[in-house]
Amino acid sequence: MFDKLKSGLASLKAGLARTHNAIMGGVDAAFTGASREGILEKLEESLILADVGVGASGEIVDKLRGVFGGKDPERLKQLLRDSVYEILKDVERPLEAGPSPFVIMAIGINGVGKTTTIGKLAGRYSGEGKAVLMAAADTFRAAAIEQLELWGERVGCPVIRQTQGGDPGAVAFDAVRAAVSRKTDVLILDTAGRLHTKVNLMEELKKVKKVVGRELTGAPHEILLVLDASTGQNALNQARLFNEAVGVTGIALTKLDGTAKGGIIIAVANELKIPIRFVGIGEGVGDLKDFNARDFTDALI
Ligand SMILES: Nc1nc2c(ncn2[C@@H]2O[C@H](COP(=O)(O)OP(=O)(O)OP(=O)(O)O)[C@@H](O)[C@H]2O)c(=O)[nH]1
Ligand SMILES: [Mg+2]
Repeated sequence: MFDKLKSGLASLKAGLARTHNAIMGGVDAAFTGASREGILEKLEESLILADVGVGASGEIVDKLRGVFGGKDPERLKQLLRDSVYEILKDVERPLEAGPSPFVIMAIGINGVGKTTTIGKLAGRYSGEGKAVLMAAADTFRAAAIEQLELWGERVGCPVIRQTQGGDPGAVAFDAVRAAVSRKTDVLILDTAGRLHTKVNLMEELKKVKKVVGRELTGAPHEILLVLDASTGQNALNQARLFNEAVGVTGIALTKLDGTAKGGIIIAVANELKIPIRFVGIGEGVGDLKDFNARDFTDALI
């Protein structure tokens, strides 16, 4: 158990290495010779470069200005760790799959990692002994349906689908009916990120949400917005748009491995206050972690 926890932290640390270096690299260098204000300016610059955002970076550095004496690098790291944790702990609310069927609707623009995140989640819930069903409500591309079916085979979980070009609302309808009759514990809906130019993505998502709610009171229980951390500040704009259109109840931040822009999680937490449920740190089925503010902060700084 302890080994498993340790390896979880180690993989988080490895995944966040580039963002960690982006934030701390310049600051370490600034300690040779710079004034207190010079060090803080360098830190603010590094935070902005790591996509923490101008607003959150300014707030963090202003806080540190009041307490940092200007001498000790370890003290600065500790103060920075404390203020980042303060921001992140407010959005730490792990997703608890409630009464069955618990319906999760994954949304987000194309390529952010929706299907991959769904596959990983299905793998996790199946591993816990839950009956899981996935549904391909991204009907625009045949490849999207096949990709979900491939995940279904990989994690041993059935997939509800219709033909390509079909109505996503109809897939959602079938899926909820099937989930109820098969006594499924968790139903996860994949949705499109890119659409035919004649169809508005937000209108389609609203329709899928409505169909699901009509078939099952209280559903979808989770509207999970998937954001690609490597897109930096763009992710923040996406979150605002999707939240206004359909209401987002949780966020999964993917591709934290291999990006130096992982600071976006701090900007998202600071501005949106929407629970961050999961972080993605790789393409494998085990590379989706519950968001834990303490672990994340310690891996980051
Ligand atoms: N390194 C890394 N790659 C990821 C992660 N999550 C997803 N990916 C990769 O990102 C690419 C796009 O992922 P998809 O799951 O197909 O994204 P999507 O949002 O479903 O895309 P559309 O269906 O086109 O809208 C794939 O190559 C995934 O393997 C992650 O956490 N880390
Ligand atoms: Mg997809």
